Amino acid sequence: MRAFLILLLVLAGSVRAADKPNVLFIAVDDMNDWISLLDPDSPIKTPNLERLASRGMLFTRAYCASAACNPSRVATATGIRPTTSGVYGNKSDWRKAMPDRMTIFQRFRDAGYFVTGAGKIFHHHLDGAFHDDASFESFEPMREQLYPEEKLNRSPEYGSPNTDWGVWPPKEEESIDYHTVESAIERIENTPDDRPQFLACGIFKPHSPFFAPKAYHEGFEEIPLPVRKDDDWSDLPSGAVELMAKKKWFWKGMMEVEAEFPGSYREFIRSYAACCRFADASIGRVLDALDKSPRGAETIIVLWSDHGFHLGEKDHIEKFALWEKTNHIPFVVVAPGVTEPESVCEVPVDLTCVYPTLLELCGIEPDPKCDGKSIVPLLRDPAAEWETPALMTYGRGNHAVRSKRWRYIRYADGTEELYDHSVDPNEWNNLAGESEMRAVIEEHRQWLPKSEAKKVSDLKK
Ligand SMILES: [Ca+2]
Ligand SMILES: [Ca+2]
Repeated sequence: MRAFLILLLVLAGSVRAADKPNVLFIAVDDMNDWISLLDPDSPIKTPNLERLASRGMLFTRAYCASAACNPSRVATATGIRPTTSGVYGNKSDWRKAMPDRMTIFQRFRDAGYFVTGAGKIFHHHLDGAFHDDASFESFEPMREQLYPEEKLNRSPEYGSPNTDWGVWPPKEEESIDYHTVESAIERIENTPDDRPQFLACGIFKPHSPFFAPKAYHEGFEEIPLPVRKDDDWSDLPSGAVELMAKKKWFWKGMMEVEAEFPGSYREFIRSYAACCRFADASIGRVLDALDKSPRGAETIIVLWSDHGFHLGEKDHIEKFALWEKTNHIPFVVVAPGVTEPESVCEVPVDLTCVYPTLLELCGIEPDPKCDGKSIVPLLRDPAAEWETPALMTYGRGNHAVRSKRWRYIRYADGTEELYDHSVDPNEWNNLAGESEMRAVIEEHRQWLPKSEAKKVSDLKK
């Protein structure tokens, strides 16, 4: 009798679990906003991202929590900001900082989901040392970083072929993302019947080195160069100059290469574009598999890039900045029954919202310690009242607050930048020194973190 009752309870539990929607969580690496999803005039067409957005809600002003892989991914997966955790850098030992914090993946495991994944979810540091075994029941790691045998281009050096670009590998099947997508498709095709599935799929492109198979490079011969202003740095405050001068090696190196071999910079831009197109096609393959699966139409889908990327705007190539180009990201949420197809939300949000939002959408107990706020009210009504702006942190003491109109930045030395996006989308004119801007600055300052955790130590070999 007791065994029968237990069996009944187990069956009842599994039925309830199977009633929950599946989740597809797609992370993209270093994809900025120069894609047709966010900029219809862009030569970089992303039809698959647009196909995804047409099923749910596109956020036109979404931002990372921190413009580097590790702090961004950790903030997204834990709902905890760098200023609370101390995870500010790409080497910061995030599990040491938060040994007991349940990731979003653990929360779903705890709620009865089969949590599985493939590719780059946590930052790829020390051959996957940042991967979190406790987060996944099964996981296919991203394939080892591969390069062509010889450097293909005259890319600026920093001790590895990591800044190189071009056509490679000869066969798409040899790429990291092809392998990741194959693994994700297999997981979609083998979704368990008795439990809902949470699948995390981490696409590695357009991350450096900027290689994509040949087909993705075609049609970019005349691609325009990013827009910049020659004396753009003249109005930067000391905090920005101090932080960003250290990050200028890629831009400087590229300009030296360009002076000696004209056309190299455009080749690099073409390759970044090709990598974005390749990422879009990879995501398309995942969506095709989902569309063929029995529960595809009811699946909740979240797609995000861990941060953006400067391609020379503001004399910067890289992430690691608090400016728009490096923080503005593609972010789409499809929540069947909650989001309207083809809906658009213009409210600024940052990725700390992902954790509480997924919990709420799937009826899992909320977490009061979360730094982020659930955006389910926006998913229901993109015009809902929303006071909280997006907040970004890069390194201890440096933050940006993004409201609908303004980007306000404050650096560790107290110096500031303010840009009016209604007239200055390129962030060329720093208005922070103008007396009539004091009220705008005060209004944004109130959203800066009230306390800042000490930086956790780096994970070393
Ligand atoms: Ca990244
Ligand atoms: Ca300027």
